[in-house]
Amino acid sequence: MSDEHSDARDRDAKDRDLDAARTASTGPLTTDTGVRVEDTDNSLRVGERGPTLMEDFHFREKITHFDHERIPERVVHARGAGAYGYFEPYDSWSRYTRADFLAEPGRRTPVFVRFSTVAGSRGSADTVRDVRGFATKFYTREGNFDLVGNNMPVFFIQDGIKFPDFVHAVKPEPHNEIPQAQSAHDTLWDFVGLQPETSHMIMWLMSDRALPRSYRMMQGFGVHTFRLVDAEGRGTFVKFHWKPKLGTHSLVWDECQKIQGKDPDFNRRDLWDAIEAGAFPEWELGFQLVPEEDEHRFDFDLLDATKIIPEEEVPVTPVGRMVLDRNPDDFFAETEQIAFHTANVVPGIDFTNDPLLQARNFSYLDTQLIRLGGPNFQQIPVNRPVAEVSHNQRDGYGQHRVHRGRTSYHPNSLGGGCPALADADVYRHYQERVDGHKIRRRSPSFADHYSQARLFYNSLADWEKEHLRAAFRFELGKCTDMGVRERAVANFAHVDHELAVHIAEGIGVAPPAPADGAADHDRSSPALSQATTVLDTVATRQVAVLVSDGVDLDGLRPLVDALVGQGALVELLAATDGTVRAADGSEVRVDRAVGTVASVVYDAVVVPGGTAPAALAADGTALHFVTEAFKHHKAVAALGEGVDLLARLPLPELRTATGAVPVDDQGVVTARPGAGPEFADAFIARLAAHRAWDRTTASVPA
Ligand code: HDD
Repeated sequence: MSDEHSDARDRDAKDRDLDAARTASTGPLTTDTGVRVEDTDNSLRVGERGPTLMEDFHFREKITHFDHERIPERVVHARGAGAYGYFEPYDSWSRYTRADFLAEPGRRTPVFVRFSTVAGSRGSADTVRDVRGFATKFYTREGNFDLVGNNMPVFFIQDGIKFPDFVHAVKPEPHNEIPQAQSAHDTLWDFVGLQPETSHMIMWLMSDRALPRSYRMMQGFGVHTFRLVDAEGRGTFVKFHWKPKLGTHSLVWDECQKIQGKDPDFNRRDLWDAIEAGAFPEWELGFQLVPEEDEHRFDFDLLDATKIIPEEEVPVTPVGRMVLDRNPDDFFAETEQIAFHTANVVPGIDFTNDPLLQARNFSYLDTQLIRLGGPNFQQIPVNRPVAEVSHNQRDGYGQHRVHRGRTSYHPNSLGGGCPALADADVYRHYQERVDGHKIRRRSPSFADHYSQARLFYNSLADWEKEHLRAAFRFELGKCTDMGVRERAVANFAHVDHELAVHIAEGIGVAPPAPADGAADHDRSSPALSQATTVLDTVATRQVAVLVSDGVDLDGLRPLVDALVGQGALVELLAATDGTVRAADGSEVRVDRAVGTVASVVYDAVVVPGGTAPAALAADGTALHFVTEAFKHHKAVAALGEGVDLLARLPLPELRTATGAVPVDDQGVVTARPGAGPEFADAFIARLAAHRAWDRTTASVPA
């Protein structure tokens, strides 16, 4: 069978599984037992004004089912969005791992990915300051492999026994259940100030990584050091990386807070819309490989999940690509019921003794039992492997299999000895010699909590540092207990004294003295900065064009054509829905009324020429739209009379720098009267750069 056919077989197998479960609401309404129903609006009662009867089985069934519609939401990562797709390796990786799905270049393995926030409830907003989950289920021919990672490469704690403490600290405070989906409150920062191992991850949490522009534009990390095992049983340490094809990009904090109101589903919608539009998100899987003999070569412990291996020390080897190309049919059945588990591994992939990973290997199975109501959750369509399943486990809540035969034990003779033990293609645990005393103690090799936090800070561009410092001030500024603020600041004096002083000055606590034992090095890892990401594509970027009667379509068209030609999405916004009449007399269909959206849900704004600006200038919403886009460092284009509109806005730097009219500067591109092709090129370059981070916006009203 050719590769193409066997790929199709794997995907078909998964689809068949799902197909068997799919139902469309067609035909007559029935009860759960298939009895046809003639009226679902009136319960059965005695006379028109009399009591309802117990014998109304349709009423009772409908209400009972409704009463049981909810399952416990995930304790963490409750809010998420998912999609199906496939993974294909670029090469055969069998020199490192016997994992079948990595053995043949180009062979496709079906996947489901669920992205999530961590702290908020299921109905919380998407654009909160938080870590994002990035969990991938590979439905391989040898069983399911779950890579349950995050969009940050380290974690808050080193030992899973601290997980409930950390989660209790970051979740809403228990007495009043406030605040929702926010880390900016006393209990989180109380914990941070007392638990220095959180320092490195907190630096990531205060960085722009916590504010992804899109799930499609964030990295993913397996975090732990795992182990690849080849056919001879030889191991190689590995860290897993996902790199987004569109680059790693972030929103700004003010924008995030506004989007929480304007479009709480911003990231979920973005993923859904991109897939529906055929702009399939794509990531590259990478390995950082460390030979076993190099285990102790680093100045940190590979088993410590609060540490990265800098890419400059061990480069990321590109391994394959993942494409998400299908939205689920039913959010609950698929995205809600998918059950990830770090211990879902396949032959060729194994664990290390990272104490955080070891704890996870207990926790995920345990949590699915309560969340999905029993031990048969792997039979739910989205969880079912494409590999054959055959074992002696029986019964339990929600059993969907009808097992045949009289034996459910091993060994047996009455069932022909089945299922039999295999000797080929089996999972063999990596054989590692381990001996020692039973102790409750952290390894001294886990003791340095600050060097890598500093490495991260040193690696950021100036604008990234500025955002991080502002985030600390915001978060600690929300804490009411001054002791909490002081301890947190004192902790970060171990990372960077200047940073700690800056935070202190913003939150009204005394600047800390330089700390004993503080990290003190100027090493950096350029790969950690988002300034080094992909900055040459406008694909799927959303551009708002503010139009009104009199708009100069001829002047606008080349820009719109160029944007659309490169995969950007352009929407025409006007004061009301419907149409506007262009300068040439034609009717132009409007995509949305400006009042139903906001600049924060777009990447850039264009103000065309024509008589439009006069009308726009009379409209505070339009003025605010452009000013806010400017405030958030977005690319702005103005054409012809549109330039006059910019001149009316409170954008002081531009005005003082250029007289009355802004020029092509700081991500603002203008052309008067008309625009040549270089105008579109200039704007596209600004948009591809994501944001004009060097733009000074402090004095621009938010
Ligand atoms: Fe976890 C969910 C990622 C540490 C216990 N975790 C969960 C999800 C992701 C992560 C992405 C959501 C999966 C989904 O979409 O359904 N967790 C991580 C990462 C960690 C980590 C990258 C550190 C490297 N987690 C961690 C520890 C524990 C847990 C140390 C417990 C000892 N995590 C859970 C859980 C969850 C979970 C309670 C909640 C819902 C679920 O598992 O299915 O078991």
